[in-house]
Amino acid sequence: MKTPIRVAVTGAAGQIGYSLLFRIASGAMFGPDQPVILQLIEVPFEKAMKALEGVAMELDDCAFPQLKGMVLTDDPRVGFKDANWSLLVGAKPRGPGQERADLLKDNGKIFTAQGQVIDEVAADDARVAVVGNPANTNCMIAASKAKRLTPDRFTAMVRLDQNRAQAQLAKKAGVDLTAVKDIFIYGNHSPTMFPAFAHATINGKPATEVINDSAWLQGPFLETVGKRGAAIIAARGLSSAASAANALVDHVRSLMTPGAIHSVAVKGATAYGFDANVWAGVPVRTTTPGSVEIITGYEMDDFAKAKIAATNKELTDERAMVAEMLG
Ligand code: NAX
Repeated sequence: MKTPIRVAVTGAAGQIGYSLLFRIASGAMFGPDQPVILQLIEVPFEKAMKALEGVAMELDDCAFPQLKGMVLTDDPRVGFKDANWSLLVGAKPRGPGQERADLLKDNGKIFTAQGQVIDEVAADDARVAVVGNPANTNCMIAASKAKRLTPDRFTAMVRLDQNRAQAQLAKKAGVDLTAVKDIFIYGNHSPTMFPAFAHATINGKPATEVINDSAWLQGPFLETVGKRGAAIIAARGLSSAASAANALVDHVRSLMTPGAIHSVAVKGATAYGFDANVWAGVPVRTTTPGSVEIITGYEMDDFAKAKIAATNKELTDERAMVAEMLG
């Protein structure tokens, strides 16, 4: 039997956790023949820990053959111990009337502590994927606290945005989803992020030729993808959870698959004009399991350059707001 992969998940009793854990335990993330141990981390409140116990009962009741153990804890030192993957989903939601800078700082405290502990106790091959918002900046903060683990071990998720963009292009063109390729997300996981439609293809032809509607691509397409999270809250009364969990399964599975080409927020995407110190979504190719190289060959026109400059500015502004927390 293969050695189990230890997967730490924060926010395990939350909405995304409730969709995510079952997918990991079923083998969707690491493959059907790869055993996993789930290390589930919640906040130290009775309500959260009780809810987590309920989720663990349901995981037991699924009788997943790949699930070789579970740890339920409110102590990050226990939860991240020897973790091969740490999935940082838990975060503090924006309070009524709360300023963005204050939200960044509140979450910064969480990711400061988690970055330090992961660096101290996680496995030597530790990899970290950040989902909790603001994901890019939280990832940057956690990575800045690590001394043993290098920045390339830390990624933030923009895969939900990529999946959303792919689905919208397929709908507009009236084609099967699998006909749409090479749509990548640049920048922040926020409404400023840029899905670079000019490089996408549909059945092997440029998406711009197949759709042939630049007003739609530059307007409603970008708006729909950028504001999809808000549209789901408006419709469902709750934020996207199953699709976010699904995107995280895709994010990690692609990172574990050499040759996979996908969008990930990483540090050092200067080839596209991003600040060297922020984590920005870009197209990457997985080289070895858990490691990627940035695909740098895509040419940007003036429209794309302006969009990338705007999302880069948001990332550098966020960095400035949490400057005292870094390092
Ligand atoms: P929920 O509020 O349902 O669950 C969050 C859970 O995290 C709660 O159970 C809470 O107790 C726990 N938690 C909070 N702080 C923690 C800490 N320090 N350690 C451990 N657990 C902690 O939110 P949910 O809908 O699951 O969303 C989680 C996060 O994902 C939010 O920040 C949300 O904004 C973000 N999202 C990110 C997306 C992305 O594409 N990057 C998309 C979906 C989602 O909006």
